[in-house]
Amino acid sequence: MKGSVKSWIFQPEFEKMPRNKLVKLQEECLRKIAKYCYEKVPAYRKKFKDAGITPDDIKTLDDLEKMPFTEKEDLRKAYPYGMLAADLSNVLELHASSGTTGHPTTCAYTKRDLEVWSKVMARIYASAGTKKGDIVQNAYGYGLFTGGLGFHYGALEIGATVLPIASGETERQISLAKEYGTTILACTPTYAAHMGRYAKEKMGIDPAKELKWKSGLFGAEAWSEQLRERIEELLGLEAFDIYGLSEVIGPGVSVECSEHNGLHIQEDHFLPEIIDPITGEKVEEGKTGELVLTTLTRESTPVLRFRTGDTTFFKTDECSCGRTFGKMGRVFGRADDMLKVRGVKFWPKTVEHALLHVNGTSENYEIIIERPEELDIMTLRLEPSRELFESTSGDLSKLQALAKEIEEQVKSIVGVKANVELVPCGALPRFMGKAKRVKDLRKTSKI
Ligand code: DLL
Repeated sequence: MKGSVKSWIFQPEFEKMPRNKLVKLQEECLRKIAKYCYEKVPAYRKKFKDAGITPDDIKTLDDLEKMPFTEKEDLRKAYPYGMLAADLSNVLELHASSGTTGHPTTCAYTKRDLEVWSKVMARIYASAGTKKGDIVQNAYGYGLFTGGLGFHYGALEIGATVLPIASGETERQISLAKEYGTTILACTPTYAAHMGRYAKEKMGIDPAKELKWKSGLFGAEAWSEQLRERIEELLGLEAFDIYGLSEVIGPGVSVECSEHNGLHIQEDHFLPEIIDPITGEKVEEGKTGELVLTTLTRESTPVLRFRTGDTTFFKTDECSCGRTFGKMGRVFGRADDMLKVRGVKFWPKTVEHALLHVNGTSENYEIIIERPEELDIMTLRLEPSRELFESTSGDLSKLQALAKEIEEQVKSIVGVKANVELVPCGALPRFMGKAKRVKDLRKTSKI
């Protein structure tokens, strides 16, 4: 519920810095990071050379446009250590991005990177009213996914108590929330809603009345205002949108303040641009386009003009909360066709790769993603090979073993559970041009 928690500012000396001072700081960091990347990372040096520039050409924020973009593919090609700017012996933590074929991308952190991560996450907790004395139920996945540890470090930096429960085991989440009296909930928005519904329907517990959650820090996937309302009502808390991505830091890039009309980007560490995803040109302030981020202070795996694939806008208008950092709009979609289902990012082609691993499948398939209640459901509709189909005389129920094997392959290669539905040969559409295999019905669903 808007305004129900007392939001505060963790590092006012940065978060409320006058914009002219902020721009100076950004330019100073930009010059340093451009030089650092050029000197330490051969892939960046090559990009600069191909663009006919040297770090000396980068002096002001206007010069940013001279620099080439960094794409996810550049990071993937450089796996495992090709983008590392720091000495490996100074890297304290490694994370890898989730769920793609071939190589993941490496996100490394030096001691200083971990300090920055803790600080930006502490700012996020403060924005959501968290203080020493609060108990944070951290239900983001711990492990290579950056959610769990990012929220963990931020809570420690604030001096709050963390319950590192990670995601899943919903019944236990609710019981422990009640028994320990946790006050802050951190998890994906769809999981928060699922917990609320589960508590009510399966355990007879009304979280809004019987639990002490006062604010929720929700992110890692797109969610709507309708879902916010539903979560706030079910759980009786104030819900904050948190945005971030592993290639840049993990969670911690931006957060809503209690105005809830945009997410303040931590501009002293992450420099935003909005571009037209087709032409690559910068769009006017306030116009929608693809978010591009440059890390200003990252030591281990810095990124220059990283194309996030996320569609949003950016505005530097004054905000009543007092922060001078500009705000991005909520992210509703991606400029590329990458999917994010239940927190796992993957290309649709990865699903094809997984199912074609199994004998007896065909390349005629479609992926349907829905969000009937709160959780994403992925269904894979697929034609078996004609030989196999004919061998069953059209009785697809004989092919349960095939469906099961496909489910297992998809789970192991993509990392997401899919319900497999076999359909008769010829039942799915054929395409003359680019095949449209994905039906993402979440965009049109009510939540
Ligand atoms: O999802 C980091 C994170 C963890 C953010 C926990 C917030 C909370 P990745 O797995 O690399 O990192 O996925 C990043 O997820 O490019 C967006 O497409 C999407 N995303 C993240 N936060 C939001 C959000 C983490 N608040 C990708 N709204 C990003 C919409 C989001 N999409």
